[in-house]
Amino acid sequence: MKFQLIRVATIVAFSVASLPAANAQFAKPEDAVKYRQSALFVMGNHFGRINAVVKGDVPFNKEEVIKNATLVNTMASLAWQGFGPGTEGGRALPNIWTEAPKYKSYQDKLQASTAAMLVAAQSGDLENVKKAFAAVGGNCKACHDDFRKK
Ligand code: ASC
Repeated sequence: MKFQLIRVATIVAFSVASLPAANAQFAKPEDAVKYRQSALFVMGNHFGRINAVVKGDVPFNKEEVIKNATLVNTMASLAWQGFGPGTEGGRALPNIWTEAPKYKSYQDKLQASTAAMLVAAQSGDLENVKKAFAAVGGNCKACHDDFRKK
């Protein structure tokens, strides 16, 4: 009986330890902050490269825009992993955690628009890219207005 209990307790302990805890990917909360800031920095950088094309500062090169739009789309899918419970800090406002469903809806909108920007880039039509770019920018801004420290 005693051994049986110890066995059960051991199994439970190992099972709990192997659960995908919210922050299992990060050794400490600062690492999550670094992760999300890095993903968002890379996203902003590649979005900025598309901006230069949209403004006419850089000639439209379909393959380059596809590469940049792919990276923006990828970063838009990664960044949110860095906002797990207990990772308050940086420029993140506390309502990211207290209004989680609203925050999630902003993430989803951003991701839908970055996916659409990639499709627009693949169309090879600069006018499509311009429209899709503006939609992404609007979603960046909406989230910054509501969830980022000024
Ligand atoms: C960028 C960038 C952002 C967004 C945002 C859009 O290029 O770095 O954070 O666009 O300014 O409003």
